[in-house]
Amino acid sequence: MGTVLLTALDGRFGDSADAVAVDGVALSREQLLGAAGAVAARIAGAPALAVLTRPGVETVVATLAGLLAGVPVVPVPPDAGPKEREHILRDSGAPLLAVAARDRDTAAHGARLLTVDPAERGAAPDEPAADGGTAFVLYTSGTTGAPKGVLISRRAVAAGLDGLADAWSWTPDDTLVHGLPLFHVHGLILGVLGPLRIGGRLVHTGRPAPQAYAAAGGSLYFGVPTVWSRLAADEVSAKALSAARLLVSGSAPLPVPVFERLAALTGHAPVERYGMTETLITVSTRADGERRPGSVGLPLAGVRTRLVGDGGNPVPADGESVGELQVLGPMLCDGYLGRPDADAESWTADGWFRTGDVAVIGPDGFHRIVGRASVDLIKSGGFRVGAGEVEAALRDHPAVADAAVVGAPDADLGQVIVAYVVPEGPVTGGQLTAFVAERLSVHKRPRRVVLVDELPRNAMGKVLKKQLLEP
Ligand code: MCA
Ligand code: AMP
Repeated sequence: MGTVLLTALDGRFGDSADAVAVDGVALSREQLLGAAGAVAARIAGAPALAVLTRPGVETVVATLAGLLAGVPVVPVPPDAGPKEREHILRDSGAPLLAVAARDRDTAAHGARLLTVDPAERGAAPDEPAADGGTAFVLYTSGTTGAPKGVLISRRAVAAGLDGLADAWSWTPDDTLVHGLPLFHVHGLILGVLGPLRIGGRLVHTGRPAPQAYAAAGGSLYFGVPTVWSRLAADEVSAKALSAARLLVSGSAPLPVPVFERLAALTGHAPVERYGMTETLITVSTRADGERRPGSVGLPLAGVRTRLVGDGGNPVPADGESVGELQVLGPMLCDGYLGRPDADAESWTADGWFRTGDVAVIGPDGFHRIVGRASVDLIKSGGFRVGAGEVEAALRDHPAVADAAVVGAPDADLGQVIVAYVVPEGPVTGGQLTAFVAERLSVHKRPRRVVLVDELPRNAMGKVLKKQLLEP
C-alpha cells in the first residue's frame, strides 16, 4: 500500500488525454488534478464537502478535491428530493455543496453552493496520508428512519481497493467501464477511485446502457445484476464484450440464468462480489479462481467472516447451515455519524460487523448469500431502500391513513417497491408515487401502489409483510 490514497495520480503509470471520461467528456490525469486543485483551495479547512453527484466530470473533480484537501466528501444523489437532500446536508453538517454549472440553481438548504468548473486550474495540495481521516460520509438506508451517514476512512478505501486489485488482477493496463450512479460505494469508490489508485483509464458511460457498454471497448466492466440482465438480453452488445478481460457483478444477487447467458454470449463467466456501504467489498470470486454461479466466492485478503445463529451460537461452514454473516477486515467503516445507537446494534461485543445478510459458507470457503434477515431492507436495481423511509414519506400525504412497503420479486430489478396504502381521502397511486419521488430520491418511489381497506396485522399490531408478498 502506498502512503497516499490516490497513488495513480502522480503520473507513475503515465497519462493520456482521456484518462478519465464521464458521459463523453474526457480529462487527462493532469487536467483532473489541476481542476481538483482549484476546488481544493476553495474548500480548505471545511468540515465536509457535499457533492451533488450528477454523472459528469464535475463530480469526479469535486470528489478528488475533497480527498486532496482532507475534507470528508458527502455524496448527494442528483435526484434527491428536497426532504432527503436537506436531511443529508443538515445531518452531515456540510457547509458547502459542490455542483456542476447546470445545477447552480439547486436549493442548498443553508449550505453555500460551489460551482465546479472542470476547465479551472490550480496547484493540487499534497494529499494527506492514506492511513488517517474520514474520506466519505455515505448516506444509506436502514430498515426504518432517515438514511444514516456511514463514516468511511481513507484507510478503509485504500485497503478495500487493494483487496479488489488482488482478487480481480486489476492493474494499470485495465480500462474500467461502467455507468453506475456516483453516490455509492460501487460507482464512486470502486468505480472512480479504483482507477485513481490502481491506475488505468476510466470510461463512465453516463448511464449503464448495453449499447454504451459495447461501444466503450474496456477490459474491466462493472454492473449491478439489472445491468447484466439487460445486456444479456441484447445479444449484439453482449457479444462486443467478448474482447474484455473481466466482467464483475455486485450490489445484489446475480441470478444464475443471467450468469449463464452472459458467459455464453461473452465467453466470460462473470466474477460476483459481495459488500455493503458499511464494509466496502469483503467477499468475491477471483479472476484467477473458480467463478461459481450463485456464489460470491471467498473473503478478500485480510477479511474474516463467520456465520452466527439466532441465539448468537456459531453456525458451521458446512455448505448447508444458514446463519447471519458477520465480517471483520481493514475495509470496514468507522461507524455511523452521530448514531451510537446504530453502532451498538451493528457491531458485536468482539468487534465484528453484523451484515444483516443470511448466508451459507461451504467447506471450501465459498460463500452464498441466501437473502436479507429483514424484509424491510429492499434492493431494487441494486439500490438499497428502507421500507420505513418510504412508508414515512407516504404517511406525510394528507390522504394516507396507513401504509406498508415491501420489495416484491421482479425479473428485471430483483425486487420492486410495492406500497400497500389505506387511503383516508381521494388519492391515486400515481399521485402517491409522484409525492414520494418529490421528497426522497426518485429510485425510492414505489413502482406499484395498491389501495386497500386495511393492512394485515398480527396480535401485536405489526404488519404481516410476508402475507402481503404472497401471490
Ligand atoms: C423508474 N421510473 C419510473 C419509476 N421508477 N416511472 C414511474 N414510476 C416509477 N416508480 C422511470 C425511470 O425514471 C426511467 O425514466 C424509466 O422509468 C426506467 O427506469 P428503470 O427501469 O429504473 O431503469 P433505469 O432508470 O435505467 O434504472 C436501472 C438501473 C438503476 C440503471 C440498473 O437501477 C441503477 O443505476 N442501479 C444501480 C444502483 C447502484 O449502483 N447500486 C450500488 C449500491 P427515464 O428513462 O425517463 O429516466 S450497492 C454498493 O455500493 C455496495 C457496496 C455494493 O455491493 O456494490
Ligand atoms: P448497499 O449498502 O447499498 O451496498 O447494500 C448492501 C447490501 O446489498 C448487502 O447487505 C446485500 O444484501 C446486498 N448485496 C450486495 N452484493 C450482493 C451480492 N453479490 N449478492 C447478494 N446480495 C448482495
